[in-house]
Amino acid sequence: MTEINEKIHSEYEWPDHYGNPDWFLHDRFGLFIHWGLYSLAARHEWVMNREQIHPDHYNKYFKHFEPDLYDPAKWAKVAKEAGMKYVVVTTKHHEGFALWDSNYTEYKATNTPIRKDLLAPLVEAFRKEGLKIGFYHSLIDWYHPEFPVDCIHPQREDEAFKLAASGRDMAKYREFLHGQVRELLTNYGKIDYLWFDFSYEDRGFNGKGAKDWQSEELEKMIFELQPDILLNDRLDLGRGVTTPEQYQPKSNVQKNGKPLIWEACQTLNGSWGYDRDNLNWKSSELLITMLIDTVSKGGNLLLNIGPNGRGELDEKSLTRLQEIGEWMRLHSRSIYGATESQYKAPLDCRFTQRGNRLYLHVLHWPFRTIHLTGLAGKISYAQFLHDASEVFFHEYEKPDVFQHTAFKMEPGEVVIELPTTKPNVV
Ligand code: JFZ
Repeated sequence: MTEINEKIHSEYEWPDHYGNPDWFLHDRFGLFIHWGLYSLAARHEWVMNREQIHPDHYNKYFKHFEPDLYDPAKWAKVAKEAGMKYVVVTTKHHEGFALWDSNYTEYKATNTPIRKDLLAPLVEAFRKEGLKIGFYHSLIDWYHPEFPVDCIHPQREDEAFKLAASGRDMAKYREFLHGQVRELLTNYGKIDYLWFDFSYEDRGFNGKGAKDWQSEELEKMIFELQPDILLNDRLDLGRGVTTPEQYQPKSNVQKNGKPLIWEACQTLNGSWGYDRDNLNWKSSELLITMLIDTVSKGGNLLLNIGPNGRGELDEKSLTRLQEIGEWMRLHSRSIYGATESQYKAPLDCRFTQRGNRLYLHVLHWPFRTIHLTGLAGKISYAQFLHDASEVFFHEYEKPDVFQHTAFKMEPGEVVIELPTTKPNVV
């Protein structure tokens, strides 16, 4: 183990044989991309399951997939300007369609009207902008003829289909799964992060887990091909980056009394794939709050976009990423390399901390003062981050010393004096 690795292992719950997550802990903010045939259905990436669409019918999306406006350099620029430091792209989602030119299937981008490997230019474009590269890969496959029908399979209720599918052989599917992962980790240079999705053995009748995927073996192969790669926790081995999904944990995520390395994944509107008629868009302000909240609990945020079937980002996504970018331009010092603070933040606030710099994020603007406990004597200077303007603070001295009533405080407290209205920031 390197010195850094020793530090990681003493501080975090992280397996010895896993790569060094230093970059991940520093970078804090990544872009998730869900892009596949479901972008043409434009009504959620689980459409095949939700509407019980037979593979033969789902095939219409394969026949019409032609993202003529696809320009990954544009996506990479948007991500970079939003302050994101890594990308995780769906190489294959549950529908089974491969974005790359896989030798293991005909169900791939090169056989659609666009006739191109869509993954290679994406990897190149994001690397060029200096972002780290992550691959999402679905363990589940609703297209592969050997993937056994189970509790979430689109045709699970269809007796005729079940009968036809009765001879399915998990070993054959596994060979395909391991083979595709090998391709992805061999043909696209250094891959920084592999994001498997997902295991569901405990979710009721007939799910799938580590035994089905042969996760131990898969993991071994992965580290042989990419020794420094990070892995998420969905191989059902109880290790890797913890990935709570579409909720914010109450506090830092812990195991055995040590913090876990964790990453919240969040959507812009509740759908991962492009969803044309969606009405649940989160505001930029809420998305920024989610980023702050995550880092204040020692986690990363992987924020998703669902490009459309022509390969473009819709205006709602673009506006949000741009507004986050403007906030990051002024406030990223409180995000990169920052983590949970030992101090407890006051009501409607979050702390992030980087070394001995403490960042107070005021989520709801109060009237003139904020009381901080336990910080008396510990602050040497205070300023706003967005414009470096000085902020006055008052410390408790002696109970008999005259105190302005607005700044009445307890021993150990510090009172921050704020302008009456919030300064003009995003
Ligand atoms: C999965 C996918 O099914 C979904 O389409 C999307 O790609 C998302 C990022 O991941 O959904 C999950 C997986 C795991 C849980 C919940 C949703 N889980 O463990 O609670």
